[in-house]
Amino acid sequence: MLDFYAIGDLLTPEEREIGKAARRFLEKEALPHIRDWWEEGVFPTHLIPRFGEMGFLGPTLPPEYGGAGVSSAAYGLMAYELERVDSGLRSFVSVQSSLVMYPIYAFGSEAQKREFLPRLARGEMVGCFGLTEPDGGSDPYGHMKTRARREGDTWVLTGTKMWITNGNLAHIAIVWAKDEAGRVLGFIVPTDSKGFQAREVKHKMSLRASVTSELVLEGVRVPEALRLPKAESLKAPLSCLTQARFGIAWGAMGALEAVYTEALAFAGSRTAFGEPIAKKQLVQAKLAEMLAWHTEGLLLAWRLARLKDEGKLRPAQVSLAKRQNVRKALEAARLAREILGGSGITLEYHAIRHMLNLETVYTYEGTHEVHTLVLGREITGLNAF
Ligand code: TGC
Ligand code: FAD
Repeated sequence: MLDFYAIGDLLTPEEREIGKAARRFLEKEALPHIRDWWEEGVFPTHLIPRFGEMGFLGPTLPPEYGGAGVSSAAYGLMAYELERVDSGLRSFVSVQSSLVMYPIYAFGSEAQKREFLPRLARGEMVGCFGLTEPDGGSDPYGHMKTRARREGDTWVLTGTKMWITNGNLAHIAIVWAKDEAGRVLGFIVPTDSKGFQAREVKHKMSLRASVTSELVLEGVRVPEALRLPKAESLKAPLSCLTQARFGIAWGAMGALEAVYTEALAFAGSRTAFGEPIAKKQLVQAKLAEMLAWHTEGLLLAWRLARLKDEGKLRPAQVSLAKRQNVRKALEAARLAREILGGSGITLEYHAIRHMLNLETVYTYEGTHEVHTLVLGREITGLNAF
């Protein structure tokens, strides 16, 4: 791992080994193929059980539910290594771990945990998370039209969810819906339920090695036994987002490492005006910025992980890291693309793929602006949404 400030010394030997094992696996199984998957617009489904074997799915959950009980930094390092290859791979793992397994673990019944978590951890079952709707994602409560109506021991769900990662791959969808009293409730919806449909979003120019879908629910009947009993307000889905945003803060630094190392290697071998472009001050300035952003971002991510494990993490701290690290990774990808010159516009190099992916990462899990306003509210106590 690129590590200018020896942050690796702040990790445990187990955490370091988990990061190295993830890199070895992904360099062999994913990196050589990612360009083709991205260009073809396919997610490598054959890797899903392998991700399970590698412990990428729900790794911080206790072993009794199929997790490995590893630290938050260990999970962060997995996200880092996945996104060093492609944001789409990290997205798959973020959704399965933080947006599907976490809500079942945190808000589910004991029977739900035992039924779903081990299979999700092994990658035998895939999940997705439906919060965003077609009218808008930044204000999930205000725009939530999906309704849950109770009929005895059954709930009837009607509505549409938009931009749902893994939607067409999923066996279950965590669907958030308002009941008649305006409470936000969460449901585990089997995707083979009558009235449930997933339609894949095509023509994406970002996150192409990831499946994104629209979910349509037309009177889908879900038993009370599949409602998450401990989720009763918007706070439940928002707390899942805090978990996923934590992984993104780490993952973005993986993408930054990828574009920095690529630009550095190119600058060393490419010549202009009789010498390597690495000898040019303007190129060095770009490389210096990229290294500084990576170093700052890794420190933020590491500290966040320790706060999380100490139970001291506040959502606004996660907002700061998601906002800062993704913006800097995106800016670095644009600088790397510049250093590569014309070669930077092709998929022969990784920079433009990361750059385009990071446009999505900048927007999902709370847009850059949403996190700015979360911080503004934290600083001033005034709500500017
Ligand atoms: P607000 O009044 O602020 O909050 C309602 C209740 O929730 C609590 N809360 C949180 N709890 C845990 N984590 C967080 N991040 C939390 N943010 C708020 C809050 O304390 C309150 O609790 P209580 O006890 O007082 O009721 O709610 P609001 O309606 O004003 O909305 C605030 C806002 C705009 C920040 C929020 O709605 C928001 O985060 N909007 C962005 C939505 C978003 O990020 N959507 C992402 C969808 S999933 C996705 O993109 C997956 S991408 C795939 C991948 O990850 O790879
Ligand atoms: P909008 O909320 O309509 O916002 C449009 C613009 O207005 C943005 O620039 C926003 O920052 C700005 N804006 C909004 N409010 C304010 C304000 N108060 N002040 C200033 N500016 C403001 N969602 C899921 O639920 N599950 C998923 O698995 C999932 N996966 C995704 C995968 C991809 C590839 C993408 C692109 C999105 C995914 N999303 C998912 C949805 C994502 O979370 C939303 O796109 C995001 O929350 C923003 O919502 P929106 O696109 O509707 O934009």
